[in-house]
Amino acid sequence: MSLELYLDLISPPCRSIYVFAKMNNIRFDYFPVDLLRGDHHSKEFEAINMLKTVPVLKEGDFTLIESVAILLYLTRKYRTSIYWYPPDVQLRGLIDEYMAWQHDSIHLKMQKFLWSKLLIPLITGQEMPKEKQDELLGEVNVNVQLFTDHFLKDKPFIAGNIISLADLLAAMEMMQSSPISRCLEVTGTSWRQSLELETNAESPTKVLWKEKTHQELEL
Ligand SMILES: N[C@@H](CCC(=O)N[C@@H](CS)C(=O)NCC(=O)O)C(=O)O
Repeated sequence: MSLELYLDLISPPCRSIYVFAKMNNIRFDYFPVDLLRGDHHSKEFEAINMLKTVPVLKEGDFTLIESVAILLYLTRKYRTSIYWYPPDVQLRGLIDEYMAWQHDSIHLKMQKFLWSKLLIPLITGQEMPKEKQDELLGEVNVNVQLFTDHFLKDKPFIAGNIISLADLLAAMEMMQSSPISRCLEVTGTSWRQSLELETNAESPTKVLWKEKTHQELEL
């Protein structure tokens, strides 16, 4: 039974799954879902996921949504390297803590900022008011600072000395990703010029974490 992944690499949760599967030599059939084109609203895709969101994993009749559930499923099913989700309950606790927190506090805030700064202007041809953009960027900054102060503290990675699923998810959210820039350059807008997410909370701890994580992920 083949493993099918429905992804749009513009989406950080999708990128986490894509990178994880590639790094762990998990074989899968890749089904691109172009969110900007509205593929997720098609009848065919709705039949796969009535929530009309990516990522989606399918294996025969079995379907799974939600990036964290998918990543955990892959670690269990494919016996990936132990450090991604180690058996030690306290390390697991730290990884779970970040994975539970990031949905609302990092992913959603980043997504709102991205929409206001880039996607709404692309779709409507009109800039969002600067105050609104600043407000949303402020929310991103507060949470990236919390990421540094609470989740990293003085550790190299979220769960301690070794990279884990939590760092993978965080890195995919906080990077200026080449899949995104490629995608948006096609539409005539450069991600790097338009967004300055990397400027947030550039504390020595976060800078060090970012460098180490990017190294581990071979980015
Ligand atoms: N909590 C979900 C988030 C899924 C999600 O919001 N996916 C976005 C892309 S990042 C999506 O499919 N958006 C399409 C829409 O809402 O119309 C996860 O971690 O997988």
